[in-house]
Amino acid sequence: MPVVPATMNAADRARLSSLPLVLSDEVAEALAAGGPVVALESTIISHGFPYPQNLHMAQEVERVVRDNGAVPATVAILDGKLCAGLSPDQVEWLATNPKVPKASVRDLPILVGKGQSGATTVATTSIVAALAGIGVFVTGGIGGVHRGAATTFDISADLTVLGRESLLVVAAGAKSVLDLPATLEVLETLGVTVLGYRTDHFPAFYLRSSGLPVDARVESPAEAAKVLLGRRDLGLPGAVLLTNPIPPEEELDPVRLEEAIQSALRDLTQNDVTGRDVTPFLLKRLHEVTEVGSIKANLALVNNNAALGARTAVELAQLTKERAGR
Ligand code: PSU
Ligand code: MN
Repeated sequence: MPVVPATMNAADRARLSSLPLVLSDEVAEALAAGGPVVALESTIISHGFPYPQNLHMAQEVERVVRDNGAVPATVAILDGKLCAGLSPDQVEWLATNPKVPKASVRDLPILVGKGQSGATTVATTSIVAALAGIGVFVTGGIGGVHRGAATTFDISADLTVLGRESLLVVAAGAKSVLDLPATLEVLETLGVTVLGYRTDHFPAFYLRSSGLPVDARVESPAEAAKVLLGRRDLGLPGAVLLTNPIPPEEELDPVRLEEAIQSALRDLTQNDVTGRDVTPFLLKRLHEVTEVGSIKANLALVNNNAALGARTAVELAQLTKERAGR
């Protein structure tokens, strides 16, 4: 394989190397022009929401990214290709095909080697986004340390990858089905910078605050973009996690939510669910137990993150151009 300069744009890099990266025309053009692009994950489509809300969510989130001035790049592995920027038909296929596997890091080589398809998690979306040269990635919530990890060792590969890939990830924190203090400890160990957007506290997905502190608060998308640039200037690999609390009017009732979580965790144990199935199982049970409330809240927070992510990508593109012009 020839040596490919890191400064070369992603489309040229993919052509020169054997990297099976496929960018949509729109995404390739935006990246080549240094324009704002936002990566979006696909496990949230295939395993995070029921049909048809998953399709609606996937379409809406792309629209919100566009409305806020950036180009959406939904990521998936299709026939062994790392795709960033999907057609409406490809998005619909992900939303309606229940057999699409969830693709974490260990699965990527299998899918690429065998020419198969998979829905990307936060971990694998981050890898593809970084390969493509996309600086901002929007999701709902990140994976983390599961409750009981001291014995199960169930810690999401999302955390490992956030410690490695250079990009800014926008999320409403992580669900309190996880062990949030332990999740923040692992993020610290991996050197991930955790910012709060207009908050001092790490959000807990359906709740605006977990009560746990973030590393720093930022008041604007430009401030967040500058932290990512600062991280890169320092030569530090790894991500900046920009946490964005759910809009106040969409927040769930904390007491009823904790009851739902306890019930979901009991079902998890009773059904002997382990490994890759744990997170999708818990999400599905939470949606069932809280009925429409949590799906509505989930949609609202994803769109809220998409707007912030797009505005941050616009600032990042602008700052990068200003620096290049100096
Ligand atoms: N948390 C959510 N919604 C999701 C996920 C997590 O609130 O859809 C998905 C994301 O794709 C995340 C993955 O990357 O689950 C983490 O799975 P695991 O815990 O198996 O690493
Ligand atoms: Mn796991």
